Amino acid sequence: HVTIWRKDYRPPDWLVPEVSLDIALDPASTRVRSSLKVERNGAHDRPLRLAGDEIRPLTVTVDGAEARWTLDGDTLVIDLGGAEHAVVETEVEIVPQDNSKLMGLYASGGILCTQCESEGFRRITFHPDRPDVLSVYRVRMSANKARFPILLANGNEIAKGEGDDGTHWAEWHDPFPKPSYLFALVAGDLAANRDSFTTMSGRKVDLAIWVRERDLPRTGHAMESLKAAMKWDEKVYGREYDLDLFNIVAVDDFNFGAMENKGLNIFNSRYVLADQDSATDADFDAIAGVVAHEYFHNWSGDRVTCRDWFQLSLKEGFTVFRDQSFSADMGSAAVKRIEDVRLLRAVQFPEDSGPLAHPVRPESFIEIANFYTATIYNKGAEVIRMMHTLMGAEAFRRGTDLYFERFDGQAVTCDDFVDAMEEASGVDLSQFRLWYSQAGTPHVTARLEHDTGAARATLHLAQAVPATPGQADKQPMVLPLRTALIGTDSGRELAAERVITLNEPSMSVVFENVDEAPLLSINRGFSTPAVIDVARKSGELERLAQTDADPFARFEALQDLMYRALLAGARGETVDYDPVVAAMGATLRSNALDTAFKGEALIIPGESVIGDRLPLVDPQAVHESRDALRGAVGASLADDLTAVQAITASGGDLSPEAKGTRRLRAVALGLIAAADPSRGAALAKAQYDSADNMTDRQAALATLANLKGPERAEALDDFYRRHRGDTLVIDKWFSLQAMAGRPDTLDQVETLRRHPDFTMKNPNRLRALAGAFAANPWVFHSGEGRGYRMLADFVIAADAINPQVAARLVPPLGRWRRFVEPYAGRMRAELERIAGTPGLSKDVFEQVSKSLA
Ligand code: BAL
Ligand code: ZN
Repeated sequence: HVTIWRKDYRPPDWLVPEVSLDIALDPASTRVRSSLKVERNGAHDRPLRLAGDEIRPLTVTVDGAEARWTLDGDTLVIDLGGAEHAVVETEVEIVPQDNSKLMGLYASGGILCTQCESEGFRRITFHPDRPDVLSVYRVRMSANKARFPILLANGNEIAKGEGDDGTHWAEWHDPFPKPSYLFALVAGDLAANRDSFTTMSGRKVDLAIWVRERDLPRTGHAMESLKAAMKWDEKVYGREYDLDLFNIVAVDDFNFGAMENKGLNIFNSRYVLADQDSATDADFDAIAGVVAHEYFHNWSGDRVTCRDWFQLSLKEGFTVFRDQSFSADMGSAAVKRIEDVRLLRAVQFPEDSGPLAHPVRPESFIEIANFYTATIYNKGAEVIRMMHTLMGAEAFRRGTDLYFERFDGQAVTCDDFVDAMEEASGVDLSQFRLWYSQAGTPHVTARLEHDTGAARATLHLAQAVPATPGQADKQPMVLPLRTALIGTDSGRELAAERVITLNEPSMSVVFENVDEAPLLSINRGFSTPAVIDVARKSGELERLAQTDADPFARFEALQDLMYRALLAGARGETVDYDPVVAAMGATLRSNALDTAFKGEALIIPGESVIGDRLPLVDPQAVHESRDALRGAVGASLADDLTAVQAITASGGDLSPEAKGTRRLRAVALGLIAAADPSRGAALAKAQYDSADNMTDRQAALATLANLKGPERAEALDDFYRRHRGDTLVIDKWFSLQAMAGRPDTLDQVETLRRHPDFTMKNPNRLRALAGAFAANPWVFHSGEGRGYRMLADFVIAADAINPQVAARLVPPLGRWRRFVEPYAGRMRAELERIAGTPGLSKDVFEQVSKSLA
């Protein structure tokens, strides 16, 4: 398998200003005739090389005459002699119904659809298939009219008609030059939820969300989210939609969450379909976020795209930052920030400290599909957020305006983006660029000294960036730390919040007129994606948890109190639960804090993130420590928890307050059950039976799924019967059982794997079972290596069907170095077993070989 290097980038030898496709669609045999107008790019004598993947040319012509061509592996090499330009036509046959990789053109539940990012277009036709080759597309599709009454592609429909033998055809034209990864088509028996949006310049855009007829009632939230996103992007970024039509199509089988194809977004149905009875609050929020994300890509991705795949974060990091800001503006900003940081710590931090660590702009890859990672997306978004923090909102907007104006219609780099931000803001970002090239989560130590006599406080800061694969030595980074000082006794602000930029290995900052013992409130809002280790006196965290005016910092103080107890327990020390219980109780009873915040702040960290803070992990010890804390909190705060568990919010109410009420109920129910399982079971069963929404019902079922007793089976059976055939909800049924903290969960996963509703062909279903139990640490690490063996079996079996999705299951095993023996050796053995499997895809090969290196 070949490694591709960023340093080897070379502009394309041939450009393709126009692509014309004629596609006779049929699930069993689709003919693709392609006509490419190609132009030599610069002075060279190299032939035209067109990428292919699992396709063979039936015919190849150049300017209408038979061409001289060869195949170099899957690449079609055509000798164009001395011609400066030519029309190159090819014809291939593909079989969408056999395409289980879900890349290129494939069938999903009777719908034909495409997924081309990153390199799927070459599975449809021969083409350079690289993001810096931009073309205007004209697409003619024909298909059986009864089976595929709706035919969609990018841009606008310009003609349609009837063909022979019950076929019909449509021709689409997209006036915006685009890279091949943004090509899309859909054919199917679909119904539309139609609406419209009038842009800021007064243009009417037709909107449609295409689904199976029976799913139409579940499309309202996605449509409202789309219109809100269109309006928000005009207001916040000055970006207006550019076509007269915007289509979204939902399909059940999809590798990603969704895809931003120009004018024709294709979505995993889980990010479109929702109603009160089938979707949780988290699902509703995810739909709004993903709909917005894909829509925002129209500018940050489509109009301005990536020069090469090493620049992926150019569009993904920026677009995640945009969708995070949108969601913050639409709901509770504090809760949104906490959720985003929780995700970053749960997924990106471990990635950044493990064998798959890579910079936000990677230097090399074997398979680009492996780089749709939390580092590219979520750390990439944090990098953009830091620029926003360093330059302020206005300068940031000047920078993005300049970026969009300067690079519209081009394929550019992360450096181009930073150049524009730097130029528009006047802020020097030369050292800041290390965020793109250095992997690893920076570690900051902070110590505050107070000289009472001089009324002066001195903050001592130091940073270190740990070594990561291929990067032994690191340079100091630019770390913007939003910081304030608070009076320990009075709770007043002793030093107003300011951004302290730590850009040296160490530095000290002096605060004058600090006439009271100060508390350090640092990295407010998580302004830097780093691990911050603060030397604290006893009692400081308790005070911060009650007084910090920054909701994120307050959340952090509460979390740090929990971690203190959790880590002591995991190390086998005697634990004093009183400070945590007192702080959680005060939070629960506070009249000053809103319900949405309380619901987030009272979540006890999961076993995996607790392990991340230990030098080496003993999963059993972590599990017992967490259980003990949950039990102690549940017992000590039983009355307060019972009180909030009894408060309900109407299922149709999606306000932050109502969502917070439901979140708090769920957290309370879990803690009550941890202390008193039989009381927990009774309350959970009652909550399950009376629920008027999926959030409450799922939370009750999750609690029951952990417990013994007849209520468990009763509720799980009821849930299955109630939602049978409802794919997205049955995914929940699978994952709730796989997430259960029970000694027999591995047995249940084995049983569920043989369930008639289980299939590895559907990525959501595979993740709902295999992804879920591997994210359930105590279970995954149980059974003397049985959990590892089961995951490896899933990886090997899935790899033969869909390598991209299989490769994403590897990281839990790849963390083997973080565990004590005998866990580590057993995990490694399963990685070796995967590595030794004949015919491994390059996707899985890359993940496994890097994990073993
Ligand atoms: N571009 C792949 C899916 C997404 O990030 O929107
Ligand atoms: Zn994206």
